[in-house]
Parts: sequence; structure tokens; C-alpha cells
Amino acid sequence: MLKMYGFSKVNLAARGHTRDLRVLWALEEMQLPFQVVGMDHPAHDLNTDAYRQLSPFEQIPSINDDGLMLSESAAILVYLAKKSGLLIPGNLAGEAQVVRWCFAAMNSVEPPLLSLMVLDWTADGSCGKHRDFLVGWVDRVLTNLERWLADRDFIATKNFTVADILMAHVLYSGIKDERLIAPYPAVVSYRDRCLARPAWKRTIETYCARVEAG
Ligand SMILES: N[C@@H](CCC(=O)N[C@@H](CS)C(=O)NCC(=O)O)C(=O)O
Repeated sequence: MLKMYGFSKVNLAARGHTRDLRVLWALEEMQLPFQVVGMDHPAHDLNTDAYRQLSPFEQIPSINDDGLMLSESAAILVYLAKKSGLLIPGNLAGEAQVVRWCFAAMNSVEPPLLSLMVLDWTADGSCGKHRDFLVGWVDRVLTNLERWLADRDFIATKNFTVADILMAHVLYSGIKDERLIAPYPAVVSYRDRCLARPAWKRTIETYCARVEAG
């Protein structure tokens, strides 16, 4: 059975937002059987030679699917979609659009949101110019996303795909202050449309019941 390595314990600020949720959400959408291997972050479960075989950067999520070991949430989601034939089109052109938007979520949208979040965690108030630059970067990305989503329900194709799981999770976990996203109504309604899916609701509920803060 597919083993999904996710947090069993993680710090309070990260709990409810971690990237194992992307894989758990995809597995729930696809109704694939799996077993969660719970990893305790404060106890350094990720920092072992055995775990580095799955995840070279000592991070969550990773999977072991009958000996196929994979890390990187986007790679795992594309693998699961292709394995199940779900949440990805069966033709090369459609698949290319999904892969494109998986990369966009990871490489174009997540970096500015994450940079701003990390600055806000760590700044002592003396980084005004740096923060203004990051807010400008976030605005530029959200402006372009707003334009793209103006007449679309989903990001890559007419239907919900694994690219939507990544993009919606990036928007959900990367934006702590709703004022940042409020000027972009198409992005807000896109994110909320994805997060209204029953599979996401089941996923976050089960995660919150299982994962401890510490
Ligand atoms: N690019 C990776 C990033 C994974 C990542 O940042 N995981 C975080 C949790 S959300 C982690 O394991 N952090 C623990 C650490 O780095 O010690 C992916 O998308 O899977």
C-alpha cells in the first residue's frame, strides 16, 4: 500500500498549512488507498539517513509507493494523477497545461508569497524597503493571476485538476493577511471554490484531528 509521509507533530504556526495537505487532498479526491506515516518534526524524525532516501532535503511530503520513492509535492501530485488517470487530462496537450500550472504554482506564485511570509515572521520592523518590494512582487503575481482567472473556473483546464490543488493550497497557506488578496476578487473566488470541495473539507478535518502542535 502507498505510504504517505506527513507530519504527526509540527509547530503551531505551520499546523494546518503544511504541504503534506496537498498530497492528502489529492489522495482524498482520487479515493486511492494509502497509509499515513506520521513524522514528528520537533523530535527530528526527518533528519535521519533512512528518511533522506525518500526526501533529500529532509522535508514533508514524500511517498513510498511499493518501492517508488518520491518527494516534492508537485511531482507527487503529477505522479498520482498519471497513476490513477484522475485530475489530469489523458492527452499530451491537456497534460502539458496541467504540468505548466503545477510549475507556475510552485515557481511563480509560491516564492513571493513565501518570501513575504518569512520576512513578516522574522523582521524586526527595520525592513520597510524590503517589505515594500515583496508586497509589489505579490501584487504583480496576483494581478496576472486575476487576469487569467477572469473567465475561468479552474487554472489549467475546464475541469478541476491537480494543478488546482497546488495553486489553491499555495494561496491558502501563503496568504496570512486577507487584505493582500482582497483586491483580486477572481483569485479569492477561485481559491474559495477549490477549498469548498468536499474532499478538501474531509482532508483538513482528518489532518486537524491527527496532527499535534508542538
Ligand atoms: N518543495 C517542497 C517543499 C517542502 C517543504 O517545504 N516542506 C516543509 C513542510 S510544509 C518541511 O518539511 N519543513 C521542515 C523542514 O524543512 O525542516 C515541496 O513542495 O514538497
